[in-house]
Amino acid sequence: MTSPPSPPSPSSDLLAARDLVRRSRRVVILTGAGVSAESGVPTFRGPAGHWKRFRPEELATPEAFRRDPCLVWSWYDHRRQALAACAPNPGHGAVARYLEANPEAHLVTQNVDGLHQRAMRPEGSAVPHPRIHELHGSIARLRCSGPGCTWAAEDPRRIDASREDRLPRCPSPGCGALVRPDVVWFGEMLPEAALTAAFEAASRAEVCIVAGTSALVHPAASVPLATLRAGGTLVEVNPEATPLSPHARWCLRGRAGELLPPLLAEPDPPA
Ligand code: BV8
Repeated sequence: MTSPPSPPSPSSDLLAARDLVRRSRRVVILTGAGVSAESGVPTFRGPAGHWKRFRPEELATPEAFRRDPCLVWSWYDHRRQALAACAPNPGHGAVARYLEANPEAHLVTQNVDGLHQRAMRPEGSAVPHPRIHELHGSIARLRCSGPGCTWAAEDPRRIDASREDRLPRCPSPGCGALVRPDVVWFGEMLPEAALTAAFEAASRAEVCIVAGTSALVHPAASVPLATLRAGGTLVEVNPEATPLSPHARWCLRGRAGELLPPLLAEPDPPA
């Protein structure tokens, strides 16, 4: 009976990056869809990514929603239901433990799947975590598509996108506009509070860890540059190179679920 393969010994880059993280207090972690890949959530631009079957302009824009709300809702309903079967993976768990243990650490995520929040608060909570900044919104949250209406609600239930007259409408008195997913589409501004908090944290950070993102979508992909401009260090966690790789002091080539736990692990207590 052969023993299971032991985990690969940490690379010298991983040990050096971990040492810097341990010597730092102000750390920002920017995550993308790659951090959720090991939870079974498709990425956007990978071989099996969402964008392989659809073009972003067809689905993730206000114009697409105006043109064909049923098509857009059918895509989001499919993603919302697929997410119900997904759970946080060791990468989410490592980030959650690190945020809990380090009061000056911030998480900036492009992900809308809510898995970071579930790793932080498995029992769920309506109160957003003050140091988790969701740049692109949340797929489990709905909001009114009407101009000026602020109605929004957490609601993971199925959406019947079979006919436009079955799509959910805003319950606010006198409104009745179509309800949409509370995510940021291409051409839409990011939530100002989250974006401001993200750049403020990054511009003060000693280290910015960029995990699981192709770094192609802006302004999210510019957040790590604020750390660099302030003299901080970039650490990339990604099996592949990205436009940020040349700016990273260490490029840890591997999966987030394998690399984030050792990278963010607390030091062993003194014997
Ligand atoms: C805006 C919707 C003002 C929600 C998404 C410069 C400045 C400002 C704007 C722009 C600019 N240039 C262009 C623009 C416009 C546009 C943009 O960035 N376009 C790109 C495509 C060029 N930006 C906008 O429109 C933004 N709005 O700026 O408003 C404005 C408006 C117009 C013009 C100027 C200014 C709005 C952007 C938000 C769009 N919404 N999604 C949803 O349905 O989910 S974007 C979509 O991509 C997701 O939100 C996702 O978060 C985001 C980024 O993708 P990634 O997370 O990086 O995922 P991806 O699949 O690409 O990569 C996965 C990575 O993981 C890979 O590198 C892979 O190697 C790695 N990986 C895989 N497995 C693992 C792994 N890593 C670790 N472990 C693993 N196991």
